[in-house]
Amino acid sequence: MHFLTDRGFNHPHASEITPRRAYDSRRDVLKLLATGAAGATMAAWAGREARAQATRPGRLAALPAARSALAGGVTMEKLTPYADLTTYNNFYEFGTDKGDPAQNAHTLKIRPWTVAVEGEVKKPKVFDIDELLKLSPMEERVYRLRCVEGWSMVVPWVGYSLAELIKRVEPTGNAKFVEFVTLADPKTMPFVGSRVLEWPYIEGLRMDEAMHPLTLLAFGLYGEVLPNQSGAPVRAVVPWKYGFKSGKSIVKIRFTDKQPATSWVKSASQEYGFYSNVNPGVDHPRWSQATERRIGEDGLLAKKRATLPFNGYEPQVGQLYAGMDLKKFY
Ligand SMILES: Nc1nc2c(c(=O)[nH]1)N[C@H]1C(S)=C(S)[C@@H](COP(=O)(O)O)O[C@H]1N2
Ligand SMILES: [Mo]
Repeated sequence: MHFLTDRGFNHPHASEITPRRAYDSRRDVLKLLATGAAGATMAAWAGREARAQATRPGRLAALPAARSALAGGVTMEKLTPYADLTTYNNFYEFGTDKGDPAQNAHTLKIRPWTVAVEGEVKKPKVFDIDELLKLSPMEERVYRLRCVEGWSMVVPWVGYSLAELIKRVEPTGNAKFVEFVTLADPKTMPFVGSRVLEWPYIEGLRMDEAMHPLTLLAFGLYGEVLPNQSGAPVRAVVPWKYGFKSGKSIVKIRFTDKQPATSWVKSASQEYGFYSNVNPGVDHPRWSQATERRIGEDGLLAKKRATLPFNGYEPQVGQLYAGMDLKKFY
């Protein structure tokens, strides 16, 4: 299915997303027919469309946002089609196959939902999700997301800088790190209890990383609220780090004086470090990190793309790591 090129989106406005998508799908099908594409390709197309339909029966609630004006906030690269980025997911609570989250995450209950913000802050508070949605104006940020497995995508997220929330709870002088705790509900998440990882899924950032304006608290994508498989109702997105740093379905944000024990470091510290900045110069012990495949776009035969230091966000974030040995702090 990834041989297909969906020349869908060039940064549509929220209001035109669905019509544009339908239009472009039809146009691509016509193009395929005109070039006499093989039946197998058509079947793959139909399969992909059916999956996208099945997991997205109607249009999700609109989440309008203004285009971000932040440096690095909007990459001009071609967007990954909605159908691809919502059917190729890592969300181990719902299974370890890429298609499992789209299949299984309909059980996730996203209301009522609260996010407890606590620890080293002067104003700890349990936020209702609907209050969080109104905390700060929504922005559309178009970020590259690079998974440690060697694939990447380009997503028009909707959210606001995590810093907006952090400022309101007033961290104390002891707050050196932020820990994200995500939902672990065995009733709605079939793989919580499996041994792949320790649950809940925990991620963390150093305070300056968390305060960096590019670090996004995301509530939506493509102008709509997040589909469950993408981490509804709220997730982090840290574009210069490997995808696993971007925890999905967050229920707690804790400020600490110690570096959090994160799930991937606990499961395999020789393979995954706390920092996990995208770095083509530091290979994973079992594979190279020098190149990547763009989901929905680069087929198996295409030449792979070069992975950029800090996923291309070095001008914005490189300074955070001045003087650090990035081979040691991987
Ligand atoms: N709670 C939770 N968050 C998670 C994961 C997970 O398994 N559970 N997987 C991570 C990984 S490895 C990646 S690459 C991204 C994928 O986000 P996406 O499915 O929206 O592309 O989510 C991250 N956040
Ligand atoms: Mo990942």
